[in-house]
Parts: sequence; C-alpha cells; structure tokens
Amino acid sequence: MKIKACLFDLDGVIVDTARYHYIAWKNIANELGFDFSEAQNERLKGVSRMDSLDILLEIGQQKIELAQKNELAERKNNLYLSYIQNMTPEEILPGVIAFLDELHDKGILIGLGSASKNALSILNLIHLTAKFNAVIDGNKVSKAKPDPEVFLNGANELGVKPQHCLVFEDAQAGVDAARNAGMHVIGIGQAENLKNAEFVIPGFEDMNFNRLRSLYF
Ligand code: B16
Ligand code: MG
Repeated sequence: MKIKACLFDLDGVIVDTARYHYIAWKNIANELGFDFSEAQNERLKGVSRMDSLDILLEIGQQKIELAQKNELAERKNNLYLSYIQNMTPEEILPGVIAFLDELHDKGILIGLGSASKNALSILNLIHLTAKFNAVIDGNKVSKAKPDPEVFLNGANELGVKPQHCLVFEDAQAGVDAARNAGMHVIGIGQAENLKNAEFVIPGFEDMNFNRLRSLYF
C-alpha cells in the first residue's frame, strides 16, 4: 500500500462548518447592501479569511480601505465563533470517527490540514484532537491553499513523503493544494466542484480501509 498517511481538511470534511462560514459571510454581505448565494459561497471554501473577504467584496463590487477590511474580517470571525461555540461531537460527519479509528488500527498516520485559524478550537469542541498525529492549521502557514504549504507541513510533521500521503478535501482550492504538494487526493462532495481529484466520494459512510486499499494498491 503506497498510502502511509491521510491528511484531512476540517471544514466540510470532518465537520460541516461550511454552513456557519456561509451564514456569517452572508450577514456581512447583507450589511454592505448586497446578497450572497450558496453557489457563490463555493468560491470561499478552503480559502483563507482575508482572501474570502476579497472574493466577497469582488462579488459585491465594493472597494474599501484596509482598516475597514480588517474590521469586517474580525466581525465575521466573531459571528462565526458565536455560531460554533455550542458545537458538539454529534456534528462530526457520518462515518468519520469509524474511518479514523480504522486508519489508526492499520498504522496509517493521521494529520489535519486546514486553512482555518479556529481549527484547533473546533477539534477540541468535538473531542477529536487526540486522534490526530499532527495538526496544521491557518496559524501555522503563511500561504493559503491552493499553495501546498499546509499539506507539505503536515507530511513533514508526520515524517512521510508527499507521494505516500492521501488528502481528503471538499474544496477546489484544497484539491489543487494537494496536487501541488504531489499528493494523492480524494474529493468529498460533488465531482463538478472538485476537478483534478483522483476520486470523489459523497462522504465517509461507505469509506473504509479495504476500499482505500482497492483504490491505492
Ligand atoms: P477561519 P478548511 C477553511 O477551512 C474554510 O473552508 C474556509 O471557508 C475559511 O474561510 C477558512 O478555513 C479560514 O477559516 O476564518 O476560521 O480562519 O476547509 O481549510 O478546513
Ligand atoms: Mg474544507
């Protein structure tokens, strides 16, 4: 088996925080006087907070000063934090825990590669931190996805070569980051939003070690 480590994105892969990000950004858009659809939100998935704001402002055709941008990004984050503060392990997406436990039993290393600066707080809220051998989040990287930095740092911390890593991602920027890192990648979601993924699966309910082995033997 050529896979020695699995690297998981957080938002949209382990837990569905994407909808909380969406509602928070929609609030900011509405305040600025324009609407923001779920289809448009696809462009923000996996993208860092400030890059997300730039995309939002481009959609709303707004030009604002840096100080106001910083203030909007902080307000969005405070809204987001207020939505996620009551998250519980019940919000972990179906099949995730069983798959992580199976990987652990088979000796596959497990890493997190998230653009979010809130990733560790979320892992703690859903009681999943201990299952990860390495956690790389938005505080540990300087270049956002699709730059490969987040996944290369993860591989490095795990001591595994990129070609032996498999990334699970729900965002195009993340799939591109994994490919740019020279890693294998399985998309989570719908194929039309995840070009260049080797395989696309709807979620982890039907994912297990035997299936992984059949795909990557
Ligand atoms: P924060 P992931 C990403 O997390 C989200 O998909 C993206 O929508 C968000 O803007 C980004 O984290 C930054 O999050 O504002 O919490 O630092 O998908 O890479 O786990
Ligand atoms: Mg994601």
